[in-house]
Amino acid sequence: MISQSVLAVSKTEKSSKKKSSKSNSVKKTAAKKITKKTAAKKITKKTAAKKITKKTAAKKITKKTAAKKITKKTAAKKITKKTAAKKITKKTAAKKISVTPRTKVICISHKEDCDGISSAALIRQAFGGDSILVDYPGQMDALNQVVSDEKLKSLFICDLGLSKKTQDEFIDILTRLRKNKVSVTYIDHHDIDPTVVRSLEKIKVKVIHDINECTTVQVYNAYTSKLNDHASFVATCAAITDYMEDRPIGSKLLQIYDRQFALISATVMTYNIVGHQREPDYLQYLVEELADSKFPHDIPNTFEFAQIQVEKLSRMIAKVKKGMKTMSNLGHMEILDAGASGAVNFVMGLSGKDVGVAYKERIDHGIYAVSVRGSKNCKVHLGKIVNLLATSLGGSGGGHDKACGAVVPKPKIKKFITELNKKIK
Ligand SMILES: [Mn+2]
Repeated sequence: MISQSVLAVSKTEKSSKKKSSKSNSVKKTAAKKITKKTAAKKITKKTAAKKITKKTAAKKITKKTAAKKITKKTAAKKITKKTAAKKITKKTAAKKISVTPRTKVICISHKEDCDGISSAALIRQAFGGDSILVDYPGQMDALNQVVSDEKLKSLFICDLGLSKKTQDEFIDILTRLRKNKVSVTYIDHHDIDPTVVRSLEKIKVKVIHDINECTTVQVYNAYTSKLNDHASFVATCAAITDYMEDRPIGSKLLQIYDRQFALISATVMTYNIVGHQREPDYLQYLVEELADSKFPHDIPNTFEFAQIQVEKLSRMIAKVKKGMKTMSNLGHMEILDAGASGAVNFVMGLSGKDVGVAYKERIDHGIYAVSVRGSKNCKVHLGKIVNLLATSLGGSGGGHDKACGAVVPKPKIKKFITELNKKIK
């Protein structure tokens, strides 16, 4: 699924509330399977451990005298070395105060879709380290968190587009990181202000940016030599879910695999990601499994979970048919009990218009989370229009030409829709 600005919010709500007893039972069996596996491993390990102790016991008997001699010798040596050792520890202690050794690798990536999760997985396979998975609004919090990490050595930021609202702060934080000699790589495909790229290159941030390939494909392309063969499949699935499997590199990758096999894998992966937005541990687990070259069908219960998601979506079709409204250039609908981004494709498709808008109120925040989609016939760049329009109404937003999102203050939602309708003629 193409990333939608700022819509974490709505997706997330959808996923957690509706998790029925069905999904709970599915999870339980998954947990059981895992414990069984580990139990089996433990048994084999125990016997291995026993064997080792037996062997060493046998050796000890024969070697006892030899061992004693050695310990005497080393005891004598130790005395002379002790003072030397102390001096060394004092030196390093003094150093620690001024310079902490930087060893950590962190990847901040987009948590809402297959492209973000897969980018984090390939960075993990190539460079190790940990992932911080965020939505668009959470991106700045994550950056502010890592900027004070004295152990951070290199930072990757993946699949997280910038908007007019965030780009200045983004440059500020990255400038601080570069002053601390942290290596920073920004990999993305969202539309970006060219001045931002120039500013990032000035402070020697490595920018890998191509609006024509999804982020994971770009990660794959940049670090192929550090990745295994399976990484091309992870990148293929990401390209499919971002509607970018027809691009130069994306299409070559898809050719490696059977199309139907890749499609079902990408789709199941997407449903599992979208349906687990409120379970950060599960999303981390997916990153680890993909980094570990697992196919989606090898991850327990992913297909069963996808079945639950498609059932929810089929109910959504019925609701959109009932509740959707149309204007001259777009179809729109307020969504009450699910995420806006899960409904927006149906709103566009069933309205017969080239643009669909779905919006969901976030009651605690006094805003609407808005999701916008364009059909193939839509000739305007929706991401750019929505960015300007939402900003002018005191909100924020942006994204791709045919898929984007916004946050709009509650009293301005009607104006947002009527203005958008005017601007997309
Ligand atoms: Mn993406």
